[in-house]
Formats: sequence, structure tokens, C-alpha cells
Amino acid sequence: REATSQDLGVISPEDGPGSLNQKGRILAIDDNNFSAQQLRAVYEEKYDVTIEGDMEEALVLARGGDFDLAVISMNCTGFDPLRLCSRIRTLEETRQLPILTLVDDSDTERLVKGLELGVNDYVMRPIDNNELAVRTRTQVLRKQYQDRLRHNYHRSMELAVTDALTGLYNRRYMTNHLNTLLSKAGADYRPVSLLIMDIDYFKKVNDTHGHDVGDDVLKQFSSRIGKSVRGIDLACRFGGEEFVVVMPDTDLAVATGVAERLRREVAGQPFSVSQGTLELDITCSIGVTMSQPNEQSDTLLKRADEALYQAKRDGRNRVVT
Ligand code: GH3
Ligand code: MG
Ligand code: MG
Ligand code: MG
Repeated sequence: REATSQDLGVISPEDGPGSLNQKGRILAIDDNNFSAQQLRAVYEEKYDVTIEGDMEEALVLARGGDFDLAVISMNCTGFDPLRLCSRIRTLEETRQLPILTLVDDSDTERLVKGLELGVNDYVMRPIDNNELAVRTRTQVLRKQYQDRLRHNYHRSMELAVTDALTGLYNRRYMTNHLNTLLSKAGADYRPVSLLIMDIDYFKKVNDTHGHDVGDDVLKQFSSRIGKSVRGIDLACRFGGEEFVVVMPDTDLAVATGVAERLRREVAGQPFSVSQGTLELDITCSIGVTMSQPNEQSDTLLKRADEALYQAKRDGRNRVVT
């Protein structure tokens, strides 16, 4: 399959407002059965419409429902519809949800109050169905377009901090993270431990089985590391076949325990590559160190690297602290 503009996080002209490429979802809130059915009739054909007459139920739906628009009747009597507008605007999960109100043409007070609360648009009663359809469409399209922009933005943020081959964090992100942790250490000092792992004789894997098998080993290696570090730890691909794990609030003894566990996670079971036709015994060497007060990331990394090279000299497949 060829990559599409969306995969690449690029917005092409045809993605812009004006193209409804996914059925819009409308949450209509009206506790008058008669006018609710009129709304359903207007929307049914073009949208997935959910009608709700209770404020708390409407909020539950809005929070979980992934709607593109809330249509709220200002004539609701069972609750204060302005309060519903205000709740939708303030709740984290719903603040991006556009609101369109339906207001009596004599009720400019509630019309204005709604707009003050962040209502996006309104239609006056008696409702002109064509006007309602057009204003609805505009809101739904804008919401869908914004969702796409937001998604692409998050995706590009993710790409910027991630290593493409392994999905682990990249070196730049780890270094920033580490420096942030170290700078926090100041007043009530808390140690940060760090380990560097390097795959043993990795060049031989490439030379013997080819670069693709090498890549496959790197992916599986990363997956084993990623799965077995603790929630507070951060694993990154530091370079070619070198990986770093940053461990906040961790002393040297605990960090050495983590390193030993990771070493066994790698050496304990062969790597299955080439669609399961080949099993490779992979080992790695690990250097561990702990931060000193007021230390910067570069000296910490250098010390871990020295421990790593000691592990290599000592015969590989081991942890040196
Ligand atoms: P040692 O036990 O001393 O670490 O030996 P080694 O062979 O692992 O060390 P060396 O640093 O000589 O070789 C690392 C190799 O990793 C060299 C390079 O071709 C390979 N490599 C680096 N990045 C990648 C990658 O993204 N994919 C593949 N397949 N190989 C890579
Ligand atoms: Mg290396
Ligand atoms: Mg090397
Ligand atoms: Mg190596």
C-alpha cells in the first residue's frame, strides 16, 4: 500500500473544510418529545443522530461519544440548558465539542448568554430546516477538520521524539528528559540512574545474515527492553545497536538489578528471525551508573559508557556498575 498524505501527517487541499468524508455524529439535547422528533427528521438522513432529554445523561454521552456537534434546545424545561452549555465548555473531554442552540426568536437574553458561554452558532425558532441544515453542516465540517489537524499535530510530535525503526524514544528526547530530571535534583537531591546496553558482536549478525535480519533483531531487542522496563523508566535507542534506559529516583543497587533483569531478558531466549526459520542467540553488555548532585547528562553518559566498555573487556553478556 502506498503511503497517503494522511500517513505522512501532511494535509492536502482535499482534506480541508468542505469535504465531509465521514458521517457526522450529532448529539441533540431536547426534552420536548415533539420538537426532538422534528430534529431527528431533519438530521436522520445525513448524520448519526442521538437524541437525549436528560442533562446528566447528555453529559455522559458527550464525554464518551466522540460527537461532532451538540444541538441544544434552549426550551428544555427539566434542566437549565445554559448550564449544560457551560458544563460542555468547561469539561476537559468536551470543550472542543461545538454547540449549536435552538432559541425562540423572542429569547435574545438566552441567545446572548449562550454565545457568551462559548456557543458556536444558533438557529431561531420557528426553525427553517434549510438554515438548520446549513449551519449544522458548517459546524460538523469544522469540527472534523480540527480533529484531523489535532491528530496530525500529535502524530508529528510523536514522530519527532521516536526512533523510526524500533518505536523507542530517540536520543534527543532522552537527553532532554535526562537533563530535566538532573536539573530537578538540586534542592532535595534524588539520584537518577542510567544504563547503556550494547548488543554483543552485532556486526557479525549483519555480516552473516544480512542487514534486514539485523534490523529485525534490533526491533525484537527493543520490544523486549520496552516491555520489561518499569513505568517510571524511559528506554531509548541511543544509536545503532546501543540503548539507554533512564531510571528516575533509583539508586545504584536497584538500577543494577534492572540491568541484570534486562540482560537475562535478552540472553534467556533466542531471537526468532526470518519468519521463524532462524533462531539467533543474542547477548548484550550493560554499563550502569548513578548521578552525583549537580551532574549533567554528558558526564553521566560518559561514566555509563566506561562501565559498558569494561563489561565488553570482561567478556560481554554481563553488567558492570
Ligand atoms: P561489540 O560486541 O564490541 O559491541 O561488537 P559489535 O559488532 O556489536 O560492535 P560494532 O560497533 O563494531 O558494530 C555495531 C554494528 O551495528 C555496526 C553496524 O553496521 C551495525 N548497525 C548499526 N545500526 C544498525 C541498523 O540500524 N541496522 C542494522 N542492521 N545494523 C546496524
Ligand atoms: Mg556499539
Ligand atoms: Mg562496538
Ligand atoms: Mg555491539
